[in-house]
Amino acid sequence: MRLAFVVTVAIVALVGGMLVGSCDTGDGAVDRGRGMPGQTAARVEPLTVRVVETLPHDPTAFTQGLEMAHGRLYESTGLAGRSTLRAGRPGAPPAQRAELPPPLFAEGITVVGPTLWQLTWQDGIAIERDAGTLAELRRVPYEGEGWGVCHQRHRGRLVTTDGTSRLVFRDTRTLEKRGEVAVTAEGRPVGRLNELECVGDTVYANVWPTDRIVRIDAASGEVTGDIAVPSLLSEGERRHADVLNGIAAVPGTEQFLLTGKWWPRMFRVLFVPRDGR
Ligand SMILES: [Ca+2]
Repeated sequence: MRLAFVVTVAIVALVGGMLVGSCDTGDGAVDRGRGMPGQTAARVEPLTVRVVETLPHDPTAFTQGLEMAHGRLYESTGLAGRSTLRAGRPGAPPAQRAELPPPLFAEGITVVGPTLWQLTWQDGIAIERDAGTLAELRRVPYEGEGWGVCHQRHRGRLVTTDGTSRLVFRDTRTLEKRGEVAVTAEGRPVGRLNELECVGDTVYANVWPTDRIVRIDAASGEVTGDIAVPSLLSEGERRHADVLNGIAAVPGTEQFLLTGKWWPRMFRVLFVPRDGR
């Protein structure tokens, strides 16, 4: 009995350590999120969404990236052999579409002036495209996994995720790493950061595979808002859909477009306090 108890405690401790460790697979050069002694973690504002409009969305689109620019909605879809880049009016069938040949598995996208970056998951490349025609311009090496990406114009850099709790900053032309920050909520690492959206110095990230979006101060890595997205799909729709995975700020407004992998609908929403005030 005593041996069984000791073994049980050891297993619980090991699994607990693995779970905590899995939140951050950084290389040790980053702040691990516990903060300096005496440092106070930022308060996290509890938020939810208010739906302003419901739009149709292609239920065959395995959404990996969503962004509005040049008056159009750009969407990247994944899976090997089914990956695409689309562009068009929100809620309408895409006016333009580019296919990625297998085995490429597309991930996040972001527009940088007249061009656009499309990441791949584990293919070791990122694709630069003409944002007008969607034509491929070049491929650059990309170390590690590609998940989400957004463009901080005023900082002249890209922000990327790789499934850990890090935001990695990159050069907008070469995609070389320029720095990184560990993302924490009240001092604890927030892992599995996925699709991104840059709004000024704020970065919104959805946490795979949940219906949770975190609002991050990109300078400090601190989460300042925790957006619990309620079930936006009906029970029947959810049976055929995968997770939420698309965030696009609507320029000139405080609204966002949200959708997900194989979601039949897209939602124009506002992020509002969870207590209704
Ligand atoms: Ca986005």
